[in-house]
Amino acid sequence: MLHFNTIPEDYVKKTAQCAQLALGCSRAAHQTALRGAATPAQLASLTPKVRAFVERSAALCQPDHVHVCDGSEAEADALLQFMQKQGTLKSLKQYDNCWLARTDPADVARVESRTFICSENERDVVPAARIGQKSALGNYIAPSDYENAVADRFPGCMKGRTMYVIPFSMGPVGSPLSKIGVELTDSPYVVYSMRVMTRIGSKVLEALRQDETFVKCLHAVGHAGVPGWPCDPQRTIILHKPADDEIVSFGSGYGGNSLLGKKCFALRLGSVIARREGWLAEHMLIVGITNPQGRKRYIAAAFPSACGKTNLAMMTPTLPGYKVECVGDDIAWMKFDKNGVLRAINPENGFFGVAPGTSEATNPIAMSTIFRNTVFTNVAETEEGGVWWEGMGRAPAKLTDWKGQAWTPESKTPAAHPNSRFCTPADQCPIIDSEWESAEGVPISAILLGGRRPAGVPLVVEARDWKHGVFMGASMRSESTAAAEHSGKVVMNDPFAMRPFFGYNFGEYLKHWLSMPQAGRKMPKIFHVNWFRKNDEGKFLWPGFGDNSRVLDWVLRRCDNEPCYTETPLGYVPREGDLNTQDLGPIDMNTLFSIPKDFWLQEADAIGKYFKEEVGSDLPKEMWDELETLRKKVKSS
Ligand code: GTP
Ligand code: SPV
Ligand code: MN
Repeated sequence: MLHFNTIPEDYVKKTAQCAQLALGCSRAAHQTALRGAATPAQLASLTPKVRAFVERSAALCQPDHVHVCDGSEAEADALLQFMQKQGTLKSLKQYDNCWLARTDPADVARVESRTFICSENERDVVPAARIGQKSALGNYIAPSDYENAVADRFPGCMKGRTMYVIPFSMGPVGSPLSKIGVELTDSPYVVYSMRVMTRIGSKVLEALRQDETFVKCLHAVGHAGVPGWPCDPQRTIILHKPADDEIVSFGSGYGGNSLLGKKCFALRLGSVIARREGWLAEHMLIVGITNPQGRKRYIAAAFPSACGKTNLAMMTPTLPGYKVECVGDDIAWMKFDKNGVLRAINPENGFFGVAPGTSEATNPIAMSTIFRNTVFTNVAETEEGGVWWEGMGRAPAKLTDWKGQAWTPESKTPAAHPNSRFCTPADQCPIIDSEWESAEGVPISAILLGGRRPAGVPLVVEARDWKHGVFMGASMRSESTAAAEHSGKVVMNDPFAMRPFFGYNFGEYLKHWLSMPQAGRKMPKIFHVNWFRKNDEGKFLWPGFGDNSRVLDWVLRRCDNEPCYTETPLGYVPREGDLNTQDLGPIDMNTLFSIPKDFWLQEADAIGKYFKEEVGSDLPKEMWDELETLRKKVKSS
């Protein structure tokens, strides 16, 4: 139990007086700014459980004001005005309603080392092999340490500030697959971002009146940091307590650390809820593909952070006659319906996408999505009030870099932070799928898994069956990226692209996946892809991006059971000529699909070591069997 104090009587009165909306600035100013927004009546209109959560959190954090977000345009305008005054956001004059934020340089990515899952039993969180030790598959925190971490940081942490109450829905409001959360935060940047990334405001409160279930999300930035970007990197902690539907986050204002609907709720708590309720919460994009014959199918794909989900979700196919439409770019909630079809929703409402590498050449759809109503964080700024990042095209002669310093093409440091991002409404995407808000979700025909593998791993491999596909997911590895605090490009295990996002014991997660095939269910085919294989000179062997449609074409033909494959020790791959490479120019297909025996024997050893050292007796036996099969097949190849 968290030791929240009960709210003092005079605080309730004060809150009621101040509920005429408080943006932390002088009362007169915020009253003008937010006239017509929350009222004492609105506070009173919270459901009893939400109100109790707000009151005990307010008593703990002691904000000067409490503001219940209604999600209105007036509220958004007031937040923008306030953030400009605070120096958190700057208007980007070149575009319509676009904003630039620069974080404290110490607060730029997810901090996995300070992210914890709390449960009575460590084994609920950490696989058998790592009990009492550091686990690569999620950090455990005991309930008493959790309480202490909160007690050390939260009392009085919102003094002088406003506590915003953000009722939000993950998924379309009212969909049977959607879930509700309430985030309390002292960061207006978080409020504004949550308004883009989730559905917030009065309509969610309305839905809560039908069903009072919600996830409690408490977030505070702390009092260190730089002007305009309060944070406390030294004391940052991100806590999850699945048993109480509770998330508590302190010290960081950026990304998945602070937009608590995203990784904390939709994946970490989401995976726990999904297991309990028999569905899947995954780090996957969802995309619709129409082939030249006009047949449309949807696929989901799990790639680790900064490994190509947004790009695939918005792809412009180079294969003639193909059409791609986007349902989501980061998270999929998937459930078998009563007809045995796996259906997916995107629980999000916006894209929090990696900026560097996004260009007219790589992702023209993103480029036509993001220059309206967008918050850019840690990108470089041009003299004209526009944005720039590495990979966008030629660098302008003069820029202001992500730290606010003058930058020229001769500068030795990147102009934009490698994990700089855009936060943009999904419905602005010109290829957003007509069914993207469908309450029942879209039917999934195939699941792709993949990562950044510079060596040894073929462009595409189809799993022989579901169990083999689960093994492929369990043994996924990828080069680390800037999305978290890891430095250097080391190949790390990232099973199902979920390593930083498991809410429970990974061994149990695998058992849950293995339990999916049931009578009457139509199982999607599973594939592993790798757009990132390099030649000896370190150049990518595959052009990627729009040309990935050639791989999707093969995937869909395999979903139709076309016999366009040959068997290898790793699974099924296209035979020579099966992959459509028309008009592609010279591609070293032999190297792209080669399966070096030594590499794969080492890979099998590495997978075995990982299974043994990180999972141990919680690993389902099926995974050992699959590893043995792999080893045998490679040996005899
Ligand atoms: P998160 O939002 O962190 O979960 O990442 P994401 O998986 O959505 O990654 P994203 O699509 O934003 O890609 C990140 C980087 O990978 C960008 O710099 C892209 O340009 C690059 N990238 C994406 N697809 C390809 C590809 O097919 N080939 C190559 N070479 N690079 C790619
Ligand atoms: C990721 O790192 O996978 C992201 C960005 O999608 S964040 O929301 O910061 O986790
Ligand atoms: Mn992600």
